[in-house]
Amino acid sequence: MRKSFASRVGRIIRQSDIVIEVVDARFPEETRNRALESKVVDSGKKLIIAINKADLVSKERAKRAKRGISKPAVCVFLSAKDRKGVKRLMREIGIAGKGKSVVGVIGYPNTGKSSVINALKGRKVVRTSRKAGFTRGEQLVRLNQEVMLVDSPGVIPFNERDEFKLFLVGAKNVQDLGDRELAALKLIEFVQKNNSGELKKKYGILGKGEKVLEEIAVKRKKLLKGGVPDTNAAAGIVLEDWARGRLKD
Ligand SMILES: Nc1nc2c(ncn2[C@@H]2O[C@H](COP(=O)(O)OP(=O)(O)OP(=O)(O)O)[C@@H](O)[C@H]2O)c(=O)[nH]1
Ligand SMILES: [Mg+2]
Repeated sequence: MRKSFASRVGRIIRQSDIVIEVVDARFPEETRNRALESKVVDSGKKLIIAINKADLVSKERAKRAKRGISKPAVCVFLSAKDRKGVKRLMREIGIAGKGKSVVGVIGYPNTGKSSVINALKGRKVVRTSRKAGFTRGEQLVRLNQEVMLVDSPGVIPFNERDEFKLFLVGAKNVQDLGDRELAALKLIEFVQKNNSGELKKKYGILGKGEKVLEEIAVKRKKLLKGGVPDTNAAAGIVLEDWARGRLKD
C-alpha cells in the first residue's frame, strides 16, 4: 500500500512545475522527506517548504525550524487553521509559476496538506481528518486560471520504520501501533524530558518508568479482574491525549 502511495507521489512530482512540501512546525526536521525533496530539486523544479501548524509553536521554536532548512528550498510559515501565511505562499507560487502551472502538495501523513489546499482556495474543497493517512488518491483542485493544485496521500521515507517516531509526529494512528505500552512509555519519557510538570498536571502522577502506567490506570479507574491496573488501557489514554494535542511537550 505504502509503495503505491510513494510511486503515486513520485508521479505527482514529475507532473508538477512547483512542489509544496508540507511539514509540521512542531517536528519540521522529522517530517521532512529528503528523498522527495531531492527529486524535486534535481529535476529543476521549485521547492517550497510550508512549515504548517505554526499556531502550535512559539515564535522562537518556529525560527529555529526555519534555520534548519537551507536553500534551494523556499520556506514559508503557515497556519492552515488560522489562514496565516497564505498570502506569502500564494506569492511564492505566483513568482515561480509564470503562465499555467501545476503545483503538487506533498508530505508526511497528517501534516495538513489537504488543509493547506483548502486555505489556498479559501474554502473547503478537499476533505481533512485528524487521522493520518486520510487522503488516499490524488485530487486536483483548480486554484485559478493559471494554477492547478494536486493533493496527494501522505508518504513517509521508505526506510523509516520507527513506529514511535511516526506516532509522535502524527503520521501513525494509535490503533495502528504494534506495542501500545512501549509507545506510551517512550511518550511519557519524551514529555517528562521536555515539559517535566505536564504529567503531574494532567494525570496527577509523579512516578517514573513502567510504574507510571499503573498509576494512571489506578487514577483513571482502569482496573482488570482482581483490581489489577489495566496498563494497556492507561497506555491508550496517554497516546490518545497526545494524538489529540491534549499533552504539551
Ligand atoms: N492546529 C493546526 N491544525 C492543523 C493545521 N493544519 C491542519 N491541521 C489539522 O491537522 C490534521 C490533519 O490535516 P489534513 O489536512 O487532513 O492533513 P493531510 O496532510 O492532508 O493528511 P493525510 O491526507 O492523512 O496525509 C487535521 O486535524 C487538521 O485540522 C494548522 O495549521 N494548525
Ligand atoms: Mg490529506
